[in-house]
Amino acid sequence: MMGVMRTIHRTPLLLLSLAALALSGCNAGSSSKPTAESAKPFLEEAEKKMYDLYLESAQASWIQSTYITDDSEALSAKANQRAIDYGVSLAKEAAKYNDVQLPPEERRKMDLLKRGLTLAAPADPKESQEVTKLAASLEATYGKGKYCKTPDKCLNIDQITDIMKKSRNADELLDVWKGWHTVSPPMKKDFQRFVELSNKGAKELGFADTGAMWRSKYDMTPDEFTKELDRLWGQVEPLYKSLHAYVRRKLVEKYGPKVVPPTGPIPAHLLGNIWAQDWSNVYDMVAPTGADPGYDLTKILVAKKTDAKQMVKYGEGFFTSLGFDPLPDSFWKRSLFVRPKDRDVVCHASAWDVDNDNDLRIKMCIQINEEDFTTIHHELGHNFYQRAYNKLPLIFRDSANDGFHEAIGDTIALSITPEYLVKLGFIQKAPDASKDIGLLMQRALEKVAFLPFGLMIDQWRWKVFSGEVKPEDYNKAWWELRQKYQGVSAPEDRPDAMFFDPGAKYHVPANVPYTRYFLAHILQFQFHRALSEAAGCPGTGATPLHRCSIYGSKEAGTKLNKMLSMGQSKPWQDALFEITGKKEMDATAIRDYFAPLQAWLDEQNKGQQIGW
Ligand code: X8Z
Ligand code: ZN
Repeated sequence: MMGVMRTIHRTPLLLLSLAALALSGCNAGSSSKPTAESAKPFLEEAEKKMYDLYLESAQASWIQSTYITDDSEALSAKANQRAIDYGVSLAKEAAKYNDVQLPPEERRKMDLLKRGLTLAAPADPKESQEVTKLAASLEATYGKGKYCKTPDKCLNIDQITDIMKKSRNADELLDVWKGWHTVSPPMKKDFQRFVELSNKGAKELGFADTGAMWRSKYDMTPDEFTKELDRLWGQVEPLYKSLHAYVRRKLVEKYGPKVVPPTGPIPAHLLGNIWAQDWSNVYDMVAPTGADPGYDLTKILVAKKTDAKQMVKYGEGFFTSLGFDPLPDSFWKRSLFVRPKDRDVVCHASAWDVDNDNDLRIKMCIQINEEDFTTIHHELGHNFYQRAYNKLPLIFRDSANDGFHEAIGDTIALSITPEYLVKLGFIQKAPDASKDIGLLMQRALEKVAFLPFGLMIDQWRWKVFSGEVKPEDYNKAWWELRQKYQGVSAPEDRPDAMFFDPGAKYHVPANVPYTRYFLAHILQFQFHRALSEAAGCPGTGATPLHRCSIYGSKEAGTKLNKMLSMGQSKPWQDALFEITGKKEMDATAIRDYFAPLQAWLDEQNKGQQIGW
């Protein structure tokens, strides 16, 4: 989502994917030769039209996502097409200013217009219509997805998530895993065509393919960005492999060596999550003896009879404690917190800024548990970011890079410490330091386990967009990458002729870039370290980083708000500097945070094989 062309954070913020919002028809591309004088009126008109087109597209997308029908899908596809076509025309016009000398703010706006789209529709109106229809329909197919054991016994994604969380029966887990992966084979043909058409649009804008367009958004060359990712992954890979080896050993103890190969990849259905991207739910099987913190946030929330709205209120309360204003009334009226019983909705959580100003909303099918308590903070991070930059010119209303948008709410959620839960009255006393390994293990299962997943999705998609991976090998390449990065394997043979497993992950049919989440998992620890210092609990000495909560710290809030309110008006390196005093993404923060766990894992893993 880039600035204007931003997405609607429709998907999880994400959105924009489709919506690149563009406004339509514009005459953004007038035929006269671009000059330094024509830049300003061009940008002013662009921002005005984009505002209207974005609004229409976001409203239509909201209805499509919260009321899936053929009609809402068709109307949303149309509105998105108008926005995207306009965005494409702006990108083309902005490129004509490449050699025109402009003041820095105008230069940046032009650059953002050129690189802002997530989906570039081809200029041919038929093809533009086709690609936006495909986008809407792929997302709706995901939203409607269910595993039906018999025609009248169906499981939706919430129910599947719950079984993956709680069941310890390998046969049942396998059944549900396979069941959910039946939603995606019907998407394959459409996805393939979508790739062709979106590549065509990207090429018309001068990019090699859609993946190259996505990599162009980081204030460095696409090749430099790829190298940055390798560097960051290299910094965290040893920590991931230590966790993997330890968890694998515990799973072998639980399920036996016939189900879990003691030196091989871990079968994907046994890690407590349908995508094996977050392993928190297997904590009970891997808990360090004697170091369990002794409370269960899910049980506490249920015992207090917390409802969905109260869950969100807790999240809002954290932000207001930092000095942010409460959310507007319209947020509480217009958000969707609970899965409606009578219709299909896209339940994947997302945060919206429908009018690019103050019409903030979340869309989420909240369950009363710890995971959703955390996800609420994630979503609200998007909303508070959106509001912080809403005074900037429209083109600057987005995060410094997309990883920043994904990192803010997670940064706040790192402050959900035992000490914070005492302040909320959830527990009476925080566990002592002897329980730290248990606390760190819980966090690592969520954050460290995610890292290779966050990276591999787009490693796959970039190869798909570039043509290196052909449609007949989509599934094969998917599982090769899952094995390479995650050390996770398909629980059974998954030939391409029958399966399209990437489509069972929301962001693939919804066309949401995924590298942002990998970046966010690095950045949030940098932010947490810097804000903890501002809040006065330094990572050395009495308060280790994982025990530091910035709750109530106006100093931390002020620092955070300063960065948020920059939007994308400056390169992300400048925004990062504002908060951390550094201009580089840096995984030493996450490594420092988990250093005591790394030492403990090294001890546990002595004599064991690491890797797969
Ligand atoms: O999609 C999301 C958010 C919305 S932006 C709920 N996340 C990724 C996922 O669920 O796969 C957050 C973590 C990774
Ligand atoms: Zn998000």
